[in-house]
Amino acid sequence: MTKIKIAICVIICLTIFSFGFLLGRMQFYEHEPLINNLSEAYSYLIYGEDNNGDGIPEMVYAKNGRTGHIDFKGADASFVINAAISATNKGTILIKNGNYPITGIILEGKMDICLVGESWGAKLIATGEDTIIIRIGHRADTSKGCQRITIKNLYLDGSNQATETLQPEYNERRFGIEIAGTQTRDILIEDNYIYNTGSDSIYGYKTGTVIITKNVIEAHRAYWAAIHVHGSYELPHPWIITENIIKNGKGGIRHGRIITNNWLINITVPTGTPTGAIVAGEPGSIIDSNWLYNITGFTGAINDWKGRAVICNNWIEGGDGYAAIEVVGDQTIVANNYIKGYGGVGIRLNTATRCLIVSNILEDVSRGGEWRTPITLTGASTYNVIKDSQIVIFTPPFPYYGIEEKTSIDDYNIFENNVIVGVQVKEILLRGGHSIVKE
Ligand SMILES: [Ca+2]
Repeated sequence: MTKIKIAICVIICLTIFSFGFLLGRMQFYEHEPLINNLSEAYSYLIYGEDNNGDGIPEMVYAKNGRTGHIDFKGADASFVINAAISATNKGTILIKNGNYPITGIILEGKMDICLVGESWGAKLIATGEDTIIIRIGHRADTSKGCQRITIKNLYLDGSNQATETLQPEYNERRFGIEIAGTQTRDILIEDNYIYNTGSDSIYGYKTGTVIITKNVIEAHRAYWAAIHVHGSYELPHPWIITENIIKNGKGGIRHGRIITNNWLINITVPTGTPTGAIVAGEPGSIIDSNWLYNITGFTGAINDWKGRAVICNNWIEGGDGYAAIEVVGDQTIVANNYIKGYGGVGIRLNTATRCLIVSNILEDVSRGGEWRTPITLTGASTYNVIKDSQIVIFTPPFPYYGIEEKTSIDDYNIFENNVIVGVQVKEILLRGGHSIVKE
């Protein structure tokens, strides 16, 4: 009996203790959810207090991750975040979920800083019509260049920004993120959701190396593009742009040296030169394995710009424009792309020379009228090889030709092993006197 009593006593005591412990933990979490779990993980924790429940904090705090002290606080979120950035020498600034009205977050002359949100619930909202939400570096002052900066896991909202009608090269405003200056390099922009910016969502001005990856950009009112690097002679567009989703907005990806695995959905391409939903950077650019769906507007889906680009394994479906793939340079390779249901020309060689166009499938392209030709050579395109294409038109309007040289100065081209089905007049129309068709 005694043993049983002792056992019961022990069980009761343990239960009470466990309950108390749990209650203590629950209260602890209630007061400071997650914060202390991360106490070693940040230099500063940014959080706000919304007392009247309107979703906007009346007071924003920057808590020092090492001392636990509130080093900065105020009604202005930009002031508090900028103060935390200024006070951080190598470290992470963690922004807790919440809405933060922003007049401009600025990183100048900083290195080894990570600005990271708790999740996409950490929302930075541009307050003014010209607000740049985050600027890294400085266009002209090289002493303000930044290196090894990460911007991650934030929601940037540009809905209050006015729609840009002037070139962002000369009008520095209305961006989601600007990365600027020849001494700004090794920047990582990752996992952000950027919504409804008034100009280009991620804009680069004469920067060094940058990686833009796994961002979702939506409803952007870009001047040029959702992701756009403006280069210089010394620093020609050295950006890697991969695995982003860009949708339901104006402009896609303008320049960049490696542009792969991005999805562009329902994009209107702005007018201007050069243009296209994806525009290559300098010669040597790779545009690989992107999916472009319903791209409309000027020029079209992909543009090789200065040539010597590799454009391969892209899937272009639906949409309309001059050309799904526009080749204007020399020695570009266009290989293994699939173009389906596009309104304009499938592949247009426009003043292109010594290009290799190989193993592309064009299915029901040139939907915009029977005068359009799925593969068109124009503007004195010479010494190109077009081979192993499959051009298949299932539904009218059937184009007059499958492949066409537009004038007699489109010459010295070789056409080989192309399969062409569903044209009205002739599979391949040569106008240059020296071009050759094999098989
Ligand atoms: Ca409030």
